[in-house]
Amino acid sequence: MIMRRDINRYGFSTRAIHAGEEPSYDENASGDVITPIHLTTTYAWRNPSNRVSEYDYVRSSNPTRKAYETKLAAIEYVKHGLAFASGMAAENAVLQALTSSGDHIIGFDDLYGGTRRLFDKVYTNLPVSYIDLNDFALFEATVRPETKIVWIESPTNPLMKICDIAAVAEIAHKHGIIVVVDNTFLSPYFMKPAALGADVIVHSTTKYIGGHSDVLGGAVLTSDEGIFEKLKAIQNNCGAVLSPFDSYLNMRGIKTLSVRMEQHQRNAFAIARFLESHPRVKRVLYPGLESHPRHELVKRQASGFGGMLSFELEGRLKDAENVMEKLVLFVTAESLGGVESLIELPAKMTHVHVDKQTLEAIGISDTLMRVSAGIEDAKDLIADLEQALAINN
Ligand code: P1T
Repeated sequence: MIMRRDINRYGFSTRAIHAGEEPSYDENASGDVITPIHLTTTYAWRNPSNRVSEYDYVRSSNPTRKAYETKLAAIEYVKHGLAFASGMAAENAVLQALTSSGDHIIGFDDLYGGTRRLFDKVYTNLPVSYIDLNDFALFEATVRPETKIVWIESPTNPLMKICDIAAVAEIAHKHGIIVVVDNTFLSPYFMKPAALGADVIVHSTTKYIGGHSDVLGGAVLTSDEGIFEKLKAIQNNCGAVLSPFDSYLNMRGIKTLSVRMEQHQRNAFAIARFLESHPRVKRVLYPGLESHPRHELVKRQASGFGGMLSFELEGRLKDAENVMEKLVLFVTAESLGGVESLIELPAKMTHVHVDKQTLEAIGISDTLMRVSAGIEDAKDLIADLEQALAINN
């Protein structure tokens, strides 16, 4: 195949569309413009010393997944991408590849509930300290000789907490600690954690990358050759890989990521501003609002604020449940990042397995609702919220 494009010269949207998908002008090839879904599980050899192509078996690699992994790496501005069957499978691969029993992990104190469950219930041989990563003195004091990883979400799920990734990475690297950033919420369109010092980036591609709430997937990205080799071995040896069909769907999703993210953000802003002025709303957590305590920091380390926000209602659990039941357009459901708007109650849904005491300590109350702004018309979403929040209807 003649490679005619140097993808590194191009901007985000050009990469999203063209990276990994060079048409073949080879006379014997069909000249596909779009990467096909290669459904074969195995590949021919001319003889036992000579394969026809670089591929031998689908789990190790296949052309559709390879194109997708190349595209993902290009939009995260890193060298290598690895696709997994879910976000949790990607996180599991990071832990398997980069830790051994007794290693210590430091996690931001408001990570996705499933990530906490993986740390606390599965990797019981890895002690974890959950801390506020905005407190650098506390971070330094929490570091142990066996600290291996600092695990960051920014914004966190669901409290939308932000930390200074470059500052955390500087401290971490002084101690030889690997910096992992879960970039699911902002997506590579709005934040490039590698430029801020992240060694490893993970994604639940089930969210904005896929973008249509119809493909489960995860990814790990890195420019570190040693880390990549370890992760690639885990991907092949443990086998939680993304299928060719799902790789194709995610590749298709990435092509519209930039336009979708702009609209998700526009709608999140409209919803956040509406909620901020509503008398029944106690507080709105959206990094785009001037009232967000780390608004200026997000402006520095990201190019946007994303489509996720949370808000707390005055009252009790029942009041929050009533509002959610009255919503017509917003669907009450877990997950996020799809074209349709979703709402959920972390204390009863995504974070239900985090103990009550921890939830209270970090500020996830019974009336905290998390919104994934879709790409519908903002005025319709606001009207839906307005009628659901109206008292006595
Ligand atoms: O669901 P899965 O693709 O396995 O991804 C797990 C995951 C990892 N990281 C973050 C930040 C996530 O939000 C998730 C999944 N989150 C939800 C399902 C949710 O509703 O928050």
